[in-house]
Amino acid sequence: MDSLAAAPGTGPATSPLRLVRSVRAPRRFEELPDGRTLVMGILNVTPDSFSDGGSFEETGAAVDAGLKMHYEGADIIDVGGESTRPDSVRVSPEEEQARILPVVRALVKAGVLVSVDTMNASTAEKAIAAGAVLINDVSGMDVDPQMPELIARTGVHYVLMHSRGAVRSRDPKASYESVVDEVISELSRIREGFYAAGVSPEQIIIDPGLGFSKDGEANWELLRSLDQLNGLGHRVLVGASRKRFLGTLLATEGRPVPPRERDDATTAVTALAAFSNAWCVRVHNVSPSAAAVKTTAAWKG
Ligand code: PMM
Repeated sequence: MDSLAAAPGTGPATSPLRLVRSVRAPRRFEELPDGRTLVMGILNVTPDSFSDGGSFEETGAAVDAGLKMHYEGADIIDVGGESTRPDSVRVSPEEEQARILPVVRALVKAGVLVSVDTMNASTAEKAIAAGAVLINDVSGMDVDPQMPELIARTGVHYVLMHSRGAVRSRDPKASYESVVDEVISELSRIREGFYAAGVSPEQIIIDPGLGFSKDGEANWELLRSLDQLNGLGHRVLVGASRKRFLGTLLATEGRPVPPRERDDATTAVTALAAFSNAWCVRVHNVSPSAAAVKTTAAWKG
């Protein structure tokens, strides 16, 4: 870490522009450490996270938040402009792009490795042009038909997450006879479409999609089976951060604890996922997970 003095909130130099100028030179994906699990920081640029859309203040606040996670040890920052919460409504690709592209550009300029969480190939294409090196797509079986060709043509890394579609519904497709076998076979099936378009296996990162058309028991079963997911031959990403099943685990008086009270359990999942050879964890609170992946790497020697 260089230039900590300019980290957000630590001194007078907290304007986004000054921060962008003061941080290190760009790094490449290939320079990421390979001796430990990586940490991806979640940057949701949605109206509920930073005021109300597209303004300079909103962009500045989002860039500051991304840089803060970068300084706390995030290896990659995952920028998303569309919420996948069950009660959220879809935004147009134009609206999504207006939210995220200025943030992507500023973070890339600051030398941050940027991933973009999108289900739209048109947004992915613009984000890649703005410097994003990874597309994180939660659409699972509902994948945008243009996405495989785009990933093949641009050669970026691609997170293929399992979901049975309709990512916002709490729906009932969460019924499995054998969740691990079904997730693996459905991921393999979606992967075929990417191979057919010319995507190479090395570009693909798989993700079991915790909480996406899955209940708590299914999530735990998938976490217990990271070895099998690793057996698919790709890097594996785990996204458990602050999810409902952790709130339920820690419930008090029968009520799930709220998202911000799920960070300790998230850190425990990070350590265990790292121990089970996950390639990366996607988290809201970066600092404890950055410590957990380093601790696990030291433990494993
Ligand atoms: N979860 C959410 C959003 N994007 N991407 C990946 N690859 N894996 C996930 O588990 C995942 C994701 C929803 O959680 P959030 O609203 O807290 O970001």
